[in-house]
Amino acid sequence: MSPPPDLRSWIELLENERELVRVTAEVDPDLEITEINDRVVKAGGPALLFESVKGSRHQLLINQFGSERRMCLAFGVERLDDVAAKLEGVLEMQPPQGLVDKVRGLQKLKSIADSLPRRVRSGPCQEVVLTGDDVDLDALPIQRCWPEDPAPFITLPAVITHDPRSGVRNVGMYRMQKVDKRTTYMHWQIHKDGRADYLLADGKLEVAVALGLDPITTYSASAPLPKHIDELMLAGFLRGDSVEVVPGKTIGIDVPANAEIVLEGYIEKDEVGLEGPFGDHTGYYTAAEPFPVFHVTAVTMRRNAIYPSIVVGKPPQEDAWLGKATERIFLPAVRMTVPEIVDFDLPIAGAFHNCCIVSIRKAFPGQAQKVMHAIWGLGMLSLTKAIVVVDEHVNVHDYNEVMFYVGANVDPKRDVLLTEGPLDHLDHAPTQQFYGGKLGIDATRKGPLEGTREWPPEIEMSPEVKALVDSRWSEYGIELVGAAENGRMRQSLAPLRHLLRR
Ligand SMILES: Cc1cc2nc3c(=O)[nH]c(=O)nc-3n(C[C@H](O)[C@H](O)[C@H](O)COP(=O)(O)O)c2cc1C
Ligand SMILES: [Mn+2]
Repeated sequence: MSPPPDLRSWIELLENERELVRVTAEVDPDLEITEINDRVVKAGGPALLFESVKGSRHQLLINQFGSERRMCLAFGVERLDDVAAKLEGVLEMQPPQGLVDKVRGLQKLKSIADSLPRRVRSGPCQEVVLTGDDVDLDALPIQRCWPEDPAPFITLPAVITHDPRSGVRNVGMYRMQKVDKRTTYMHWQIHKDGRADYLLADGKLEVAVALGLDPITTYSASAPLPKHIDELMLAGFLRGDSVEVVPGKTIGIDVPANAEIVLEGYIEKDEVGLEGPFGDHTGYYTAAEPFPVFHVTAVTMRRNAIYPSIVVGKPPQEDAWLGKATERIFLPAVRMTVPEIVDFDLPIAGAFHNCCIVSIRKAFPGQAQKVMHAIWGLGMLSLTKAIVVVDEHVNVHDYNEVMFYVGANVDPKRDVLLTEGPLDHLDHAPTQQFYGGKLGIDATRKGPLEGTREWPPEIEMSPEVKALVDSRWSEYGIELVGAAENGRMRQSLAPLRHLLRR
């Protein structure tokens, strides 16, 4: 199944898959939608298309990403790991051996070349063009999410800028607090590429904001790519079809042709305003801070444009699945730099930057510590506050299993590493913003090479006896809930248990 090319076909797919409910009752974008959506997200419920939002003619889509199944539908895969496999194929390209290999290599290279955005002359995103006094953000059903938020916030934008030096495009997802009809703030946190473009700007920086894209392009805006890689290229690669762009009407930036809504505008280097507080994905309100002011010079739209939204807050929320997609999709890239890594898990309850569980193929003393330092030096993972390292056979997604090894294998005096470094912009716990403590827990097995006593063997039943009990199970007459014929837990139930635990 190929991924949906725009938001409307995505909505159609969700509807066909019984993953979307249309709400016709009038709802208030001021807090009410948050509470409705919160109940639906927590119950693992469907995407919601609010057809009648108080004060606006536009429909509002929310919870499009709120489950693993919908995330997979968005990418057209069975499991999120299948997306990673595609990326891995390209990352691990070796010099080809023989003709078949060469052809395969060329196909892979072609898939990269085909990923580049393609400029087209016109696109549905400019069916309606509003400039000057016609620009009116009040017409959009922008949500005020939580009671102490001072204003409505645009929460699911793809914000496009270009590096003033290199010209390379950047697309990121940064919330935008509405100030008035033609102005918002731009929440560019200090570690982000968008902010780097802004800091490099001399005076004025043009900005385009795309709202309501096909799900892969929306996801790509949230992906932590290195600065010199254009997120629209990742989107094209993951879609298997390049993203079409059209020139902006009032700015020199190309915008995604399939967008429901585009805000065009600019930011003046020295103009900031007090943004926030905002009920954030940390589960707390982040304090008001100065952020750049975004002036909107044009709003372009499809006819009957659909406005996309998301609410973050105490986990789990819809953004959990955007984060999980990143965890899966970026595993091959992480392994490229730290090859002993087998798998990693960023628990949803850890808001992604608070905790990372990683399993490694350990071959030498101190390797767990090596991996901790590598993670603390790797892209956005560098902001991770706590890292737990386990051996390769441990399932990092099974938190009980991880807890078992943390309890069983750790001598806190020997295996806990306390250090310090950069922390997430939004983390309120450190004494000083942006900088503070880091915790590493080495729960791998140790050995004499690491100065310990002989490590005892782990208990495992022998394969012969397991096979014997498998074959004789029916004779025993024992019925277990959720178990297969042989008394073992069914494999297919594992993901379900996993979900329930979240
Ligand atoms: C729903 C959602 C909201 C986000 N809001 C912000 C935000 O307000 N500010 C920010 O700097 N990052 C925010 N992020 C994270 C960035 O989108 C993410 O770090 C992305 O990689 C940034 O792109 P960049 O590295 O190209 O700047 C948000 C992510 C999601 C999924
Ligand atoms: Mn980027």
